[in-house]
Amino acid sequence: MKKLISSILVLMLMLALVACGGNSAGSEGSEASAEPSVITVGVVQTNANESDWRTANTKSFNEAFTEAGYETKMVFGEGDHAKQISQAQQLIQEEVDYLVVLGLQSAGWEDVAKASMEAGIPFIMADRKLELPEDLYTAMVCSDFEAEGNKAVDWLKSQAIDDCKIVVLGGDTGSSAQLGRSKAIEDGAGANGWDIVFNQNMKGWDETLAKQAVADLIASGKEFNVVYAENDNMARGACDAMDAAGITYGKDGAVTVIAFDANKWALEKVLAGEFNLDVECNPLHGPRIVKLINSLEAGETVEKNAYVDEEMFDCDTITQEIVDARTY
Ligand code: GZL
Repeated sequence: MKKLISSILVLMLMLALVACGGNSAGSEGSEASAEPSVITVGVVQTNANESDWRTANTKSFNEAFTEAGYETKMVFGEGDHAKQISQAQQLIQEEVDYLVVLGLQSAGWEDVAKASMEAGIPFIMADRKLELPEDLYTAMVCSDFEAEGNKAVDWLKSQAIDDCKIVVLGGDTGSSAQLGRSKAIEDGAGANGWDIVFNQNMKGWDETLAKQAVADLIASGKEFNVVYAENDNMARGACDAMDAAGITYGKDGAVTVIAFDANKWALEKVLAGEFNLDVECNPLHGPRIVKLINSLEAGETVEKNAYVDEEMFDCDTITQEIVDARTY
């Protein structure tokens, strides 16, 4: 937005120079050629090596922003919300043109968002919606995590499994992705009389922590017949633990496996019948944010809250063609 104002001022100045320079000596060919300045985008990312989803997400930003000719300033909170806040404040001080935030936590962003907007820097939420009033952000390009969870709940209901005993492997506590997906299964269990026998959030969406949690659960003798893992990596960790204990899972197994993200490697597992269901959470936000910034640069009105269209993949209907066509 700042660039738009400065561009108009430069244009007016140039027109003024041309208008009064027509009959003064030395004016011919003396117009300043104002090079359009490079757009700088600050990105406050969660963790560099959080998950395969995050890797694809970071790659998407970097590729799209490079192609668009933006300068990218990407920083990583590495599990520390306070660090993300200070990183965002630093990017505001550096006067980036746009601030894109992917919050580790959904709460606690009011002061930063206010400072950004007051500095004339559009505050954009990507991936995870933050708890902010609409006057404190410019636009949101996110997933609807509760809707993702509800898709899984509706699917699980359709399976008509007797005496559902569910293990919930949650993502980072307090992230909107974890809050939405956990709410869906907790509400679904209450509405359908399912029993959640384990419900813990794995710090950093960590695959190894998920594997250990399920191994400990198996060792304790706790019975379960559904694993609801809030991302693909944790679902794979749970499957590794079940393999080690000789517990069958998937399409023809004793335990039904539900995952989120739909990474290509995970969809191969759906096709192989190892995962029963994978709910898409699309990480390719780079082109979406470029489109948004270009519209803002052009002075166009943009959609305030844009949710990403996402589908889900069932081991009974997925095909190799579907898997081959996936792009992350
Ligand atoms: C969801 C995203 C989550 C993914 C995880 O949009 O924030 O974080 O589901 C990722 O895989 O680590």
